[in-house]
Amino acid sequence: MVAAVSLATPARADVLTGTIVTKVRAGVAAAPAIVYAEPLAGAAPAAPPRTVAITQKSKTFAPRVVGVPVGATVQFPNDDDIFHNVFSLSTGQAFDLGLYRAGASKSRTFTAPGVVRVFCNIHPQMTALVVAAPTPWITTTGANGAWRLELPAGKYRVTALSERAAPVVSEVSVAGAATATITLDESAFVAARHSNKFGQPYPETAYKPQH
Ligand SMILES: [Cu+2]
Repeated sequence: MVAAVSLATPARADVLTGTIVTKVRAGVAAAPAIVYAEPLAGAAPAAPPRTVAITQKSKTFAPRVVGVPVGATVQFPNDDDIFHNVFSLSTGQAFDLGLYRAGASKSRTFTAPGVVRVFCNIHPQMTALVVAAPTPWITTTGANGAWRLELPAGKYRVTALSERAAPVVSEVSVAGAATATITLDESAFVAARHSNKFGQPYPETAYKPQH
């Protein structure tokens, strides 16, 4: 019998790296994806308080896609010289930060897990996605769909999703360095206009380029 572990083995970091492969329509770049891991046995430990920012700049949200542990706060600073009105109507996650000026910032704390689509009530082209998950191990994909999570060894349920692709769940065992490839399918995604904060269509003028 051969000993599998040597006492001389240095402490190792357990890390799960992976790739999101996205099925897209011809000529379309894949949307950034969010990946999070939940332990199969028991609940994930509470995440330390975390604050991240989604900036409003040039009538876009940057970053456009953010994954946070439940309990995290997202700040929404307005770095434009015009007013914006950040809101969401997502089920169980609705909020309205109201209209606020250049240089001001408001925030939202996400106290429940969910997929939150964030918009501006003035500029319909402004869209962002916040995913709050009940785990500290959550990240977004980088170039070419690559992602990385540092977590304790164990078995995990790994969930991946994007603005345009339904969630895909897979189970992964992590001991040392593990890898996972997850395939998302956004080929059925159809871009559609969304409602303003009142659940009504935006005025047609909101879609004019100079607005
Ligand atoms: Cu706006």
